[in-house]
Amino acid sequence: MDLDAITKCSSLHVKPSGLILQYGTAGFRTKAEHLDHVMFRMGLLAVLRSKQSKSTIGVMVTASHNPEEDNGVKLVDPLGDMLAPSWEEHATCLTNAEQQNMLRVLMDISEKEAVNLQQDAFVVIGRDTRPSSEKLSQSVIDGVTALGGQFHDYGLLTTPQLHYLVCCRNTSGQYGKATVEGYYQKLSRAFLELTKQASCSGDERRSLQVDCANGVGALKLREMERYFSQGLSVQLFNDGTKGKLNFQCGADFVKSHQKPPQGMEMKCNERCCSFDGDADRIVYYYHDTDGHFHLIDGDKIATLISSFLKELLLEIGENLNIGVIQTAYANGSSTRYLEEVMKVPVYCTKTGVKHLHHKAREFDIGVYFEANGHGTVLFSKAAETKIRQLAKDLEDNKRKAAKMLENIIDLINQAAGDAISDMLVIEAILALKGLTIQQWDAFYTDLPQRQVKVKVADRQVISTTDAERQVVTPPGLQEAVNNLVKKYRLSRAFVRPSGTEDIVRVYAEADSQESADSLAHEVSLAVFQLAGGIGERPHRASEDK
Ligand code: G16
Repeated sequence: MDLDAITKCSSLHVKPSGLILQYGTAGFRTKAEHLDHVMFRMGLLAVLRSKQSKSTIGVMVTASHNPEEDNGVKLVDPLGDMLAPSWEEHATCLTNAEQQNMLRVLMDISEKEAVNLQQDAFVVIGRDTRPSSEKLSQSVIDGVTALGGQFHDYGLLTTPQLHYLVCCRNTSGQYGKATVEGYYQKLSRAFLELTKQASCSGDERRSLQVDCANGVGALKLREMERYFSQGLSVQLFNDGTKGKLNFQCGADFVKSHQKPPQGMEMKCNERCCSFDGDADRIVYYYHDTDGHFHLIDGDKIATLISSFLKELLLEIGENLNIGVIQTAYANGSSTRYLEEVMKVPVYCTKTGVKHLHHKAREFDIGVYFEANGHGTVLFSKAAETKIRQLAKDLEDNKRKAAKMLENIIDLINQAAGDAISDMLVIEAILALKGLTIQQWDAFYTDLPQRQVKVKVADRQVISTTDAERQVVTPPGLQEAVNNLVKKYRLSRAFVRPSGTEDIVRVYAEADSQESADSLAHEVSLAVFQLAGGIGERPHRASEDK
């Protein structure tokens, strides 16, 4: 370690004294102006992680669904998955070390993790379209080079593309070619292979309206479009040419407000979808003939995908086990449908795809989706090998089904939830099954739900247990929630601090929208009162503009 070089460089990326940040649900996120030192230090940490794992590590500069003024950073581990929990702790310690202690903390991490400092290090970097992202990714590069690491800056990427690239680089190309074009080719080839078996694909090209949240997803979908256009035509809205990132548009807006994004022309019964700011989430929706808006969220996506996979497994006669992983936000109707109608085991983890991903690994086929549209499917190595073999050995319809499974394996981005990949999987399944969006929507009826945000002085005063479904502190809050829930039919509510925004989230569901809105409002008042609310008292969500 050239201590002088690091000290010199770090003096150009000074930490504001007293600023404390946590590696949250998906890395560090806050106002962009507070992040320069964090980026530099994550560049340093990525080099240590790369040396220790003898692998390429990814660094993504993005704040995903957050407002344009925010930014953030997350590290991508060797297999394209999220950073290991023990390294999240190192990331938090390094970020929060005061300027004069930074080197000491860096050396401590290096010693604790037995890093061989002579080992080469390689870091790949991607960024979203926020105005602050380019400069911040330069700070990451400064950190990487200060510690003698090599790097490749891919520039603008969706977050899932960076996960894919890291996975390709560390599996010697087995997962795919480590270029953005390789990503386009791999997914598009699998998509076209799948859809050519759909009965109506010959004459009628499918079309889909896509709200790109004014984010990087628009650029990448435009680049990719020509690779799959034989099977699907996409019409892009909120492509970043005029609107603001994630403002009144994008998957998070559509899901939480339960209404269409601005800037999209929706015709009745037409399939539409929204990505979020870095294209790792997707939700679908449509307007029915009466003008009612119907949202098809991550829960229904998980249902569509897992029912299709189950049918294919039945066809090939293989008894591979499927599990579906959700979080507390999953609509009660979806869990009931999966368990009671589809007979698929369902598990609940804490919010954050890192938790769902981890649990999904326990199955031959693990389908995980958060209700907000963030998710993917994981195939165990053994399941993948078996399916690829069966696609060669079986005959007739069985072989066809095994081939479809093989193509799904290639189409799904197993490294991370990916709006583009998920969109193509969904489009392929709908085409193959001849399902309209209305038929998909009719799998089950969502219980009315409402999500609201509450501002408090310090959201860490709220701690939770039971996959975030129960509050532990502050005292009295869970009792208050329990008493409120008792007032409504088919009701459920929970409270948790966000790991990406400086707010507390409240979720409520009940037998009617009116009741879900009232319950969410009453619970948010309890949070405001018992957990140190600041600013205006919460008002009913239906009073929102
Ligand atoms: C991130 C995580 C998701 C999580 C979301 C909200 O999404 O990747 O798993 O559901 O934040 O988390 P929280 O409720 O803790 O704020 P994204 O799309 O912003 O990266």
